[in-house]
Amino acid sequence: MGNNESTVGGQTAIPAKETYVWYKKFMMEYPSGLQTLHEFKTLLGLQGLNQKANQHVDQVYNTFDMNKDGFIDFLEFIAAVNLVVRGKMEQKLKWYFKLYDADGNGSIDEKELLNIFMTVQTLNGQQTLSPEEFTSLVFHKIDINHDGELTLEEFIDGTKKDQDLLKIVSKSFDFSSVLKLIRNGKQPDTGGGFLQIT
Ligand SMILES: [Ca+2]
Ligand SMILES: [Ca+2]
Ligand SMILES: [Ca+2]
Repeated sequence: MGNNESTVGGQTAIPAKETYVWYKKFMMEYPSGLQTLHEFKTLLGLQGLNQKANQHVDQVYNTFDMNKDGFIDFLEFIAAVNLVVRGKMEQKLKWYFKLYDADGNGSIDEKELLNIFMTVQTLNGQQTLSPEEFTSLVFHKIDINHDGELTLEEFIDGTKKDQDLLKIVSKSFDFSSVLKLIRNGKQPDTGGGFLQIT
């Protein structure tokens, strides 16, 4: 374990040497130092999506664009990579919470969750439960005080306790495939290598 790791946004950061490798990659790909939404979609091979899926990807982009200037700069990029590579489950769940809370009011309501599950179905194909069924199941399970809103606490506690739910949540934006795409350039690696950082 490294002993001189710095901290970015409360997470353990990637060591400087690795950061430099990412920096070179990033600057080679985006000489202006900024990645646009269009480039983000190109990187992930996500063109020609339907409207729902597109909105979902836009929102993913927005959660990474922390200063909300419409671009992802290197610091934001490395924070995203950091979350993918080193983020603990709880940090990832916090990120998912931010992603699901579409109106940013600090809680997830049924409509927001339903939207996410509908998108997941679009992206990943038919699931055993319909998005509606799944949404009510989730609220039944983890909306502890039954007020129709999931707080950050309810969301994190509930998801951590339920492996099935955790799986679905992780599927709604698959970090591992994102990382592979970033690492390998534009050809998705279908092989096994998972989170291998040199
Ligand atoms: Ca930005
Ligand atoms: Ca909300
Ligand atoms: Ca609640």
